[in-house]
Amino acid sequence: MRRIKIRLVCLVGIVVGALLSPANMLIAGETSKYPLDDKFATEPAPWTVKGKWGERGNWGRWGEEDKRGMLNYITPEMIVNAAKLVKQGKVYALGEEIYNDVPRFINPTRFGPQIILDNDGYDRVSKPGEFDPKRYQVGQTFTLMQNHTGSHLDTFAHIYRENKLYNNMPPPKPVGTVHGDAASVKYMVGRGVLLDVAKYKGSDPLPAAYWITLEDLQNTAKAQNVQIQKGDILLVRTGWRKMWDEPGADGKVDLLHTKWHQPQPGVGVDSIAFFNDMEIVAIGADTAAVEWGFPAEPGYVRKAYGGFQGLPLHPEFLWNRGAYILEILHLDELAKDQAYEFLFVLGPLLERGGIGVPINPIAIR
Ligand code: UVW
Repeated sequence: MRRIKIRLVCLVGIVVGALLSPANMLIAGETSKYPLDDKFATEPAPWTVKGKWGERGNWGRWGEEDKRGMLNYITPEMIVNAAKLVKQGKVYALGEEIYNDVPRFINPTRFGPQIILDNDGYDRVSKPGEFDPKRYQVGQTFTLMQNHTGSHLDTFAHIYRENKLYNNMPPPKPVGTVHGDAASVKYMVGRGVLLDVAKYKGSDPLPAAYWITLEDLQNTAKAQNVQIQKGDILLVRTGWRKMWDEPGADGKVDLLHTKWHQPQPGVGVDSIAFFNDMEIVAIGADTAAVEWGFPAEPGYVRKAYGGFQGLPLHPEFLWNRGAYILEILHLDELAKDQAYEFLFVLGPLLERGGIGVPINPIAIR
């Protein structure tokens, strides 16, 4: 009887223990799935630590009225030096073409852009709806799209905390937003560096949910014989773009783009301090979120920064440092030509109140 009781107690203990422990908690001797995530579990989130210029990272660094953040770091001299990288006059468009099935994180709000032919042909001579082809014919369209579809730039109003944007700017409002919007960006010109991590790791694309480490980034730079410099615009290639066109399990066109929507490879939090030290102005990638952990991996609970369940690079770049994030870039042509450093030029649409903005950055070398 006593033995049965002891067994029962043990059994209850095991069941309760299993219920209480998170599904991914480590059992002694087991190796962690993402050791760097564990390593940062007890670290404070960088945006909660006092910055050099005040309570927050770069807040106040370029004055109380500043709306452009790290873009102020790029001096005319740096642009002249970046322009010296132009040797061949070869130009690369890093934006995806905008069309209804453009790569995007498909959810109810991020619908495919609609480019709609305007009904008015502007022929004022014929009857309404009829046009005389011998005169002249006019085509016009209007576009309906969510700003975070296809290649886009995340502007500061995309991520904010405590009801404030970067540099203590007021949060966006339905009408009249003039802070952290696309119009405030004006332009982004500087030295661009491509880090083709997929090539360096010999896996093109990188595996789903792959944590790109700081070591990966630095080793890729070394293998490419380029130096990451202060004030760079860093572009990370994972090779994930091709997943968009992968057919479904039945071999047919997959309109949901299921494979692309798997947890994507991305940059992990172990690189954040480096980006900070190197004054990285913007980071971009050929993925939906640039960073590791998007979309969330089913059954895995994030650990870094006390289990912060959002995307940590986003508040750190957009809110704390006033740096930028460029997503869903087209980096394959650059990679094919092994074009690893170039003049980077971006003139975003100057949309007042536009949070995020579709872009077509240009790389010239
Ligand atoms: C994602 O993180 C999916 O993209 P964005 O930053 O544009 O919201």
